[in-house]
Amino acid sequence: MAGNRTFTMIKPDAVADGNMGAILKMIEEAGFKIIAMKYTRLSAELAGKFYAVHSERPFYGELVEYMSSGPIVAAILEKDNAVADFRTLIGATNPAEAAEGTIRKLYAKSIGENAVHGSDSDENAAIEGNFFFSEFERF
Ligand code: DAT
Ligand code: MG
Repeated sequence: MAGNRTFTMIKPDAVADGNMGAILKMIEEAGFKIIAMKYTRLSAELAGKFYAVHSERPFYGELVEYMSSGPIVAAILEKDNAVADFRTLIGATNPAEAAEGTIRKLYAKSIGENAVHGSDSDENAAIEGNFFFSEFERF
C-alpha cells in the first residue's frame, strides 16, 4: 500500500524569484497537508549529503553548488498516495518535458534549476524528512 507522506523542497531559484507563496498555494490546493516546514539554507556539505545518491552523476557538483546557493523551504506533506500524487503535481525533472499546469512547467528555469524537489519513493520520503526534521518537529 502506498504511504501517505512525501518530502519536498522549494529550491533556491523559486525562493529567490518570489514563487514560494504561489508554490505552497498549489501544494495546499492539490490537497496536501503541511505536516512540518522550515525555511533554511543548506551548506555545500549538507546539500552533498542530501544528494549523495547522485554523487557519481556528471551534474553532481553543479547540483550541490546550486542547492546551497540560497535559502530553500523544506516540508513534509501528507495526502493519500502522497509520493506519486506529488510527482504528478510537480511534473517532469526537465521543465521542457513537464506537463501543462505542473509546478515545474510554471516555475522551473531548467533541468538543473527546477523549482522543487519531490521524493521518489515512500522509503526516500521518510529518509529525506528525517534528514531535515527531528522527531518532535514531524509529529
Ligand atoms: P528529480 O528531482 O525529478 O527526482 P533526479 O532525482 O533525477 O530528478 O535528479 C535530482 C536533481 O538533479 C534534479 O531535480 C535536478 C538535477 N539534475 C537531474 N538531471 C540533471 C541533468 N541532466 N543536468 C543537470 N541537473 C540535473
Ligand atoms: Mg529524484
